[in-house]
Amino acid sequence: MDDVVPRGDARAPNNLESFWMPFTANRSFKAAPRLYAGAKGMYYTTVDGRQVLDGTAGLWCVNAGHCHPKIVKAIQDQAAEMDYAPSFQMGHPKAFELASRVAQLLPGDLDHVFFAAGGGSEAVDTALKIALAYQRQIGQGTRTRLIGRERGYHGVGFGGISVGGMVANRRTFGTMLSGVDHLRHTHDLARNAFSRGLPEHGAELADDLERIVALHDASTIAAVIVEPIAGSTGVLLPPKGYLQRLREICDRHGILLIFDEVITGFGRLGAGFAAEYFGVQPDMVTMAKGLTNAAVPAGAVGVRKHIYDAFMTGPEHMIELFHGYTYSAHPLAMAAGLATLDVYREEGLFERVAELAPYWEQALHSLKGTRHVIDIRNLGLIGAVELEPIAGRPTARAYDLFVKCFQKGVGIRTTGDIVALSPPFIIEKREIDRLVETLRETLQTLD
Ligand code: PXG
Ligand code: PLP
Repeated sequence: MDDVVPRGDARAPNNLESFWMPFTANRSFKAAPRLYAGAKGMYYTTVDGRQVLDGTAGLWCVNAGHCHPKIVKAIQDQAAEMDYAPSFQMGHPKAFELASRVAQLLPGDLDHVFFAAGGGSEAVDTALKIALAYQRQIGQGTRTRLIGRERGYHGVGFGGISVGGMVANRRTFGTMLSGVDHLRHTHDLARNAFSRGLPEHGAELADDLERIVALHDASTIAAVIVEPIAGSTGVLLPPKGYLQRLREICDRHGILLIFDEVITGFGRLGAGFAAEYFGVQPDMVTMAKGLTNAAVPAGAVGVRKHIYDAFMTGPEHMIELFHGYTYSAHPLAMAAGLATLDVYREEGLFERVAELAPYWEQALHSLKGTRHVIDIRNLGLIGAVELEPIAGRPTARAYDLFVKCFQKGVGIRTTGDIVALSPPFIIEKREIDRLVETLRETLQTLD
C-alpha cells in the first residue's frame, strides 16, 4: 500500500496524535482542533482562513502585537549573522546590550540581569537558586526555606511548582522541593467583588508572613516569591498596601523578596514593571514573555546590586555561580529583545496602556449584571470576569464560553471559571468594544 510510509521516513504523513499538547485537554482538542496558521497585529488567522481577535496577547506575551516588522527583521538578520554563541566563558555583544537596557528599565538598584533560557519557569528556578546561594554567600546558610503563596503560579519547573499554589499543578508530582511554605492568597470576593483597580480590603493578609516566620523562624527563610498580580490563577489583585507590607516584613526579617513579573513586566500595567507601578522595591524580579514580545523564548532575572556583589568575592578566575542554560542569552532572543524594547519606546506602548486603562476598566465593568458574572477585576490592560460555576461541573461554563467566543472570532483565555483578558497594547477602543460585546452576548446564551 503506497499510503503506508515506513518508520524512519521523515515524510511521514501529518497527524494530530503525536504531539502531546501542554496544559490541554488532548482528546477534546484532537476531536475538534483549533489551529492558528498566521498572525499579524491584533489578529490570528486560523488554518481555514478565519480572523481571530487576540484578547490575550497569545499567553500574556505578545505585548506589541504579532509579527511586528521591526522584531521580525531583527530576528531574521541575527539568524543570518550569528545563529548561536555560548554564554559560558564566552559572550556576544547583544547580551550585554540587552542586560543594560533591561537594567535601565528596572526600578532602583536592580542593575544586574541573569538570562535564563526558555521562559518564566527557568527564570523562576534561577531566582530561587540565586536566593539560596546568596544567603549562603553572606553567611546565612541556614536560610534554606522558600515561601510562595496559595494560588500562585511560577511556571512548571520543580522549583516553580513547589512555591506555586495551584493544586492541580502540584498534586501529581510527588514531594517537590522540601522546606517550602505558602502565604494565604488574597482573593476575597465576599469583601472585594467588583472592585475597580486595587481591592480595598486585605492588606493585613501580608501579616501571614509573620505567622510563617513565627512558625519556622526567620533564620530558616531565604526568600518570599509572589506575583505582584497573580495572572494565571485568574487575575488576583493585591489589596491596597499589601505589597508594601510584605516588603516591610521581609526587611524586618532579612528575607529576600522576589517579584515574579513574567506577566506584569514590560508594560502590562502602563509602567515598565509592576514594582515601579506599585512603588515597592523587590530584591529580584523574574521576567520572560514581553521581554522578546514572545517572538523567541527567553527569560531573565533582575538582581539588586548587593546580591550580585556578594558573589564577586572569591578568586577572579573562579566561576561565581554554578548555574546557566545552553540557551542563556541566545543571540536570537537578544536580538528580539533589543528590537522589542525599541518598539515599546518608539511607539510609546507603555504610555498607551496607561491611557487605555480607564476605557478598558469602563468597558469590562459594563458586564456587571450580565448572566453568570459574579466578579469583574481590572488593572492596566489586565482584566478578569469571574463566572458562577455550574454546580458539580467546575470549569465547564467558562470552557463553553471560550469555545463559543473562538467560533465568533474572539480569542479569550479561561482558568477555572474565570475569563482572563490581556490584549496586546496596540488594541483599539473598537476592538475592546468587540471583545466585551462578544462576551456579553455569548454569556447571555450560556447554560
Ligand atoms: N511565572 C509567572 C508569574 C507566569 O505567569 C511563568 C512564571 C512561567 O513562564 P513560562 O514561560 O515557563 O510558561 C508564568 C507563565 C495563562 C498562562 O493562561 C500563564 C502563563 C503561562 C501559560 C499560560 O494564564 N504564565
Ligand atoms: N541534559 C543533557 C544531557 C545536557 O547535556 C544538557 C546540556 O548540556 C542539558 C540536559 C541541559 O540543557 P539546557 O542547557 O538546554 O537547559
